[in-house]
Amino acid sequence: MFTGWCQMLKGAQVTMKIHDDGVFQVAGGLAEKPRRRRADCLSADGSASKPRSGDDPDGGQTFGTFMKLPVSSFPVKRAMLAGAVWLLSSTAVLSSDDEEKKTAEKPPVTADRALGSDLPSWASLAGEFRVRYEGRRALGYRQGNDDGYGLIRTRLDLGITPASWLKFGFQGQDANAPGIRDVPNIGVFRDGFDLRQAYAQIGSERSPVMLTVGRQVLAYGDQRLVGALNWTNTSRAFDAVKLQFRGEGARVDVFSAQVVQNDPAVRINRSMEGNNLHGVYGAIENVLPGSTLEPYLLLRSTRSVVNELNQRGDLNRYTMGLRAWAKGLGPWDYNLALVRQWGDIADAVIDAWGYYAELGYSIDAESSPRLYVHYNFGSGDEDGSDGRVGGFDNLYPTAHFLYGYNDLVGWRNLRNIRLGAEFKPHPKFGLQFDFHSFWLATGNDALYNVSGVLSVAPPPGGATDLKVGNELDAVFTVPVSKAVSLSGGIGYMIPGPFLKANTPGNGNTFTYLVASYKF
Ligand SMILES: [Ca+2]
Repeated sequence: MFTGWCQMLKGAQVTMKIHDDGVFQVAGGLAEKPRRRRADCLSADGSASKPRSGDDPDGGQTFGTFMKLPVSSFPVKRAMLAGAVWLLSSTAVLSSDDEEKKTAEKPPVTADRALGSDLPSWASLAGEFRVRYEGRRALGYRQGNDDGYGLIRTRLDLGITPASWLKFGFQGQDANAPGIRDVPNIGVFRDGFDLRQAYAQIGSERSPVMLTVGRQVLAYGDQRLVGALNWTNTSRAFDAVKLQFRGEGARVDVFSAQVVQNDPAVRINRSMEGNNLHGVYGAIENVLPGSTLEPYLLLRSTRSVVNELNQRGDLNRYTMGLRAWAKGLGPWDYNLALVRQWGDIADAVIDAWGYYAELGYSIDAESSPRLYVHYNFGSGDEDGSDGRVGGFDNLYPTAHFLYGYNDLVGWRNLRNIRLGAEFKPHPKFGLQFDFHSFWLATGNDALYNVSGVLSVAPPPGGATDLKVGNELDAVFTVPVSKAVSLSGGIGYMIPGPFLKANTPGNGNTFTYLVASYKF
């Protein structure tokens, strides 16, 4: 058995054990009202660049008993864990069999000692265990083509802060997908214990300049174009250099990044050389009353891509956008953006654009109901052989929550109306209902899924009826405690004329149930 413990801030302690039979136990206790210092960029929910206001993750809460995780189904590499614990603890924590005895002799720090001067205030540890079941019926709109699988993910976040202006952040992640078929994009679902983040940060969240170098999460705006994709089991990280400037009511980030390829066959995931995303992303408050304006310019460049003229060459796609949003304008909230794309792929010219507009209205009533309407547009390619690339590319988004929970539709060659309502019948029970209607922007281009991958090609000569279908979604959330949350939902795509004409035409159902535990 391998045992480690670590002391978190202000009286919290965590004990970890890996038994020989593979059972992984985590136990935590808090001496008194704690304030966990979880770094923004280590935030397990992926909302890296926008810490929620008033978020005090564990205020006054005790998480007490052991939690058992069946490690046998997702092989946590004990050496990695040992390394994490070692870094956490200023005293000895052990990883080898020889050292195991010493660990056993050394009791976990007591509550009294934890309040003492020996507490390692320069370190923080957090983590998340998430398990989800997903069921899919009529994949490819074909009756009987069903699938059901689990998604299990464990994260350990480690922060080291040697000085107020210097921080090192690490995040280990193990993602498994028991029961899933061997699909081409398996790296979305499964990846053994790997390093999701490892970065150094010079400067603090309050300083006018902050530099972050290394493997990290990038999340900008509402994550329509750059996000952490936390919904998927393996999610997304970048190898990046990011420079942030802050002033009164304004912020600018300048970054250069390569997306990390989640690959279960690779011990430590790599980012692809020459596959770059560079960007300047600004945020200015109160130019419009109560609103934030976000102008940005992004450049995606990839080497050696084949274009629609069958030429091989470099891709350079510029994306310029302007987003405006506000919450709490009386009962109203809004969020809209206009996005233009240009550039080239060898001799073909990129000429694409997109926009979205969201409007919400909150009703001052017992169950806090909010009604909203969204409209999304992403251009398609009118002619697949004219050397003008018209399809909009939504780059690296967190798109799952936007274009239907079934993930069958993405922000490309799309017109989409969404009508929704959310409310809380009980403080610990939230409900959300959505209706989506989807059309192609042009019948000469395909339907693309949430990942931007071609899903249903148009017929020769183009589709005459652009209506793809309608989707109904229902989702519930139960925030059991600050640490534990449950949610689930069901989505049903009702095929419209385009799907009926170009697929087997059966309705597609997606169901899921997820529980997460943050520690
Ligand atoms: Ca074209």
